[in-house]
Amino acid sequence: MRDPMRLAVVIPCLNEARTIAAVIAEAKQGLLACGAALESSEIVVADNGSTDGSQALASAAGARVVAVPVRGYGAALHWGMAHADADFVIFGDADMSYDFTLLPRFVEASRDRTYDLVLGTRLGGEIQPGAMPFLNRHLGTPVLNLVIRACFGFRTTDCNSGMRLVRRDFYRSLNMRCPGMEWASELLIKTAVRHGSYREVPIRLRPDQRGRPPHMRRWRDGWRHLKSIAMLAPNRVLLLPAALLAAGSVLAWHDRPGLAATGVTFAYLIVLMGLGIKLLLHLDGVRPSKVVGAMVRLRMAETGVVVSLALLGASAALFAGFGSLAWGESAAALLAMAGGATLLEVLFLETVRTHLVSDLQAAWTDAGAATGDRVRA
Ligand SMILES: Nc1nc2c(ncn2[C@@H]2O[C@H](COP(=O)(O)OP(=O)(O)O)[C@@H](O)[C@H]2O)c(=O)[nH]1
Ligand SMILES: [Mg+2]
Repeated sequence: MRDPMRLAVVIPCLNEARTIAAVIAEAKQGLLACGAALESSEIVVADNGSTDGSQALASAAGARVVAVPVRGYGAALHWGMAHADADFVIFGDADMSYDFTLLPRFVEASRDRTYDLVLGTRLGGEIQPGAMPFLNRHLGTPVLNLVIRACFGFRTTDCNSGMRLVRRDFYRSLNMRCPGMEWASELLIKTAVRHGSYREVPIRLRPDQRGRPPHMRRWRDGWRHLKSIAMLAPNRVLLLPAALLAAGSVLAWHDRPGLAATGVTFAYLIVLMGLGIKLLLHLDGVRPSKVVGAMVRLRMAETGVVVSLALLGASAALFAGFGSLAWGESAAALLAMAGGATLLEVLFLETVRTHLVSDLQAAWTDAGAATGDRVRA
């Protein structure tokens, strides 16, 4: 890592008057322990509209307070990162649960090599008695760890950890979207998808000191994590199962034709939906895909219409030839369904493509820059 390393501590805060000053004091201690090279570091408190005076307490304790206009843990950190004047950001909660005197571990880990993300692992470190609910520790987090590994081939021991070091430019490139707690999963997954460099350091989790229940709600937030993971993995969550379903249905065709036809139909719908999601992720720059890139270049809409007309034509021909036979009727119906679904998909994808990206978008930015130049001249 470059020396001196410009580091900021970002602390998300929503009504933490009881602990915020102590957390900032501990963060200062941690920064000092990191050595003189860090003298240019700052502490940013990203406040989400606290109504208990946390902001004034944070300023008095020496932090810079950023007022975050969007609700949510992820939004708070996102704003904090955007406003931090630093190359690297370490973040952790405002409730004394994370031990900021361990900051040197993160900096040490990055001594010889710059990492995009260094995660403080509680499950691979120390969890003090009463610091983490039993279900979160033994069910929620391990299951989400496994899901992330299955979907992205990415190994983490603590996907929900709230203490991490991030390279700010890398973070900025990730196009983050989730404002809530699921931001934590999104950050890990996008690091995996972008092949960001990653490592973990053990940390200590303490019981929080705020004397009231956490903002986090186990089932709601767990579900949101799961959703954000699934949405970013269309290949493994949709396309792979669709291929297996289609193969199974074809094998079962002879003995269970009705079931098999339904299976193939459903597999085709899953593929169409998977392609739609892949297109969105491609256009958003999250998961650039060669297949989707080719689809867009190859006049997706026109190709789609030709394919669907071909399917509908084949269906009509089959019906005319073999419609009197049971299998002929089923096969013709199946082809007609596929043709219709393809047409609907084309309409949907074209709408998404046209409204999400347009060459016209840059005009006002360019004009703004140009008028700005004129004013200055
Ligand atoms: N959940 C939540 N936390 C926020 C928000 N804004 C800031 N935070 C801070 O984010 C940190 C994590 O929240 P916490 O309730 O401790 O979640 P937990 O550690 O997962 O139980 C705390 O420091 C909160 O004060 C918000 O809108 N929602
Ligand atoms: Mg907490």
